[in-house]
Amino acid sequence: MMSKGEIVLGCLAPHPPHLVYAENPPQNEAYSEGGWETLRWGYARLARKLKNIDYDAIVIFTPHWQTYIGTHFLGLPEFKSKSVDPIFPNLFRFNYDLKVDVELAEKMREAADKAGIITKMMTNPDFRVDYGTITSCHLLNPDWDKPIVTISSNRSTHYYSPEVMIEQASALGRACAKAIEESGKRVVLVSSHSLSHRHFVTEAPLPEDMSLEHIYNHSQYVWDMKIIDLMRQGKSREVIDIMPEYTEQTIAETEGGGLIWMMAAMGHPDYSAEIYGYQSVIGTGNLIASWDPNDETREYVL
Ligand code: 2X7
Ligand code: FE2
Repeated sequence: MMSKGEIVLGCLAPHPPHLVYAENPPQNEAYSEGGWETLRWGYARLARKLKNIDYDAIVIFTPHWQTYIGTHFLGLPEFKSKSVDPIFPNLFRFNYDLKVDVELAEKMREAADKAGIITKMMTNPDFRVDYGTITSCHLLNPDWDKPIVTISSNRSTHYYSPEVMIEQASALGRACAKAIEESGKRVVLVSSHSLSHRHFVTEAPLPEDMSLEHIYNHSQYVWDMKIIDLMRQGKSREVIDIMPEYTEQTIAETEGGGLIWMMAAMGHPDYSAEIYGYQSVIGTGNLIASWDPNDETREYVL
């Protein structure tokens, strides 16, 4: 009999396109002089940990693929195009060619459907994959040598309420976990988003001028530190409990449901999150963290 599949790591992976811009990978057309090293070096450290983990696929939830009717899954084996950030086309014009684990995507869709969630496979070959998926995946695995599955963010916070979103994203997380178990695969989950999300509305003449980068205001910083402290203490249920108020006060990107989905899929971990870095990007708060279910490999990073 096939052995049970499992979630081998969960990552909170913010996706400001600035981070890819700052790296100057050959896939991106823009050129930079660097910037945001605290986040980029944190990502590099987490990418090294991932290289030492045996896994089959990355499943990523992104708030920049917004669907109003149900939850959608990438459903073709390959997507190839240029992703241009709609707000920062000066920073991000990325030529991607990515592989999808369609079998796993279909299994997750079926399990979600059985749980009463409206679902759809994305099978349009011209569909352009969002920059959230590309930025988080590139920084976690610059070699792009693992297939991915992107899950869209259903807009239930706006259509209904934060409470309904929490219910739905949690049900989706539980369904994905079940599908992963049945698949026999070893999977890395990624919740792609920033924390606090108030941002400056004008850009510095040189975007990577770090003398101008700072958190939007002190209140955002205090809220972000509160969330990070709870994560360090392994209090993932408390993080979810304060999420509606946190999201409202900081217009956080947690609004899309990624973290809630991931925490539910991982059974609401009661162990410490690994912290890899926190830094502002155009005023927003960004944390890189991971949850390692394996007691033997879990680390105290920062
Ligand atoms: O999507 C983003 C983000 N989440 C944070 C900062 C800047 C740009 O884009
Ligand atoms: Fe974003």
